[in-house]
Amino acid sequence: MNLRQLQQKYGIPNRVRFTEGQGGLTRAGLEHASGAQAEIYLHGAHITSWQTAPGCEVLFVSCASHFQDGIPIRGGIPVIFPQFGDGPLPKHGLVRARAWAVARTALGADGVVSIILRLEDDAQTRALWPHPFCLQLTVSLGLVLTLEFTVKNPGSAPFPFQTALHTYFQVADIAQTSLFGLQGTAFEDFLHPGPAVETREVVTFDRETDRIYVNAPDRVVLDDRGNKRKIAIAKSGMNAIVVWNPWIEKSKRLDDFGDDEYRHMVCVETGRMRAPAVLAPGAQWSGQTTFASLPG
Ligand code: TA6
Repeated sequence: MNLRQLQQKYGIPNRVRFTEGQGGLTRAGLEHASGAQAEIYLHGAHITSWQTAPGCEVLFVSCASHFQDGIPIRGGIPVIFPQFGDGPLPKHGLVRARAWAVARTALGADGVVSIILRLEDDAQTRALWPHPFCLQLTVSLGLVLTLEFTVKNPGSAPFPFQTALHTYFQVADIAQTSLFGLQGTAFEDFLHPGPAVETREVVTFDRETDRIYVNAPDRVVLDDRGNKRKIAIAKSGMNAIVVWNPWIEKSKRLDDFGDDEYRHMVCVETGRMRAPAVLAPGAQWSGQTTFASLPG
């Protein structure tokens, strides 16, 4: 569907608008009556911007990011499915660089603006992962940003999956950034294998950090002191939180990430992983994450 057809079918005056984004990729712009805005590329159903008010950007997107078919955007909120991290499939799965379709847009009576993006299996995905699937990402913009990710199994066999909303937050200064709410939670550290438990009430960042907190609390708070704001992250139906900052050396190894950009971002990801979920034939799984920006 081209821009004109998308606008005709799914556009909502002053609320939902389809435009050509970077790399000529199609994006949807959402605008809430409060002035909050969000931007979602159909490429990967990839949210690249959430502004709580004009100019108050919450998400990080690398200045060096690619914007082209087949390559994930670096930053924003990549959708990870059916594999988290490395494994038999491409890293972080099959869907974050595919063309998703618009299924629905709506302006609720409460003023919340929403869009539903959908992706189904095809010959390319089945060649890598022999299961039919139907994915749906619902993005709802109000005074908060709410994401609901749904996985359906239309096939006749169960399948295992892991999934994450791999959110990159923009911060003023990583040295003035901290994360509350993980104390006492077990985690897997990709940099120092072996089981461990978070002992710190306040997680801070002074080195490469790459951890999966499994059975994590449903609410954590990112304190972006340099921007005088706190981001409350609330999840449901998801068991894990991943915390990542590439720091100096890994930043240099990423071709789509500036060497110094680690100073101004941190990933706090929500998802269902580690003990993979197994979805029975005909069954559906849903997980939600809500972000609220609070004065800090
Ligand atoms: O979520 C953390 C992580 O698994 C890190 O290990 C790092 O590789 C990051 O994802 C980014 O992965 P990507 O494939 O997008 O470069």
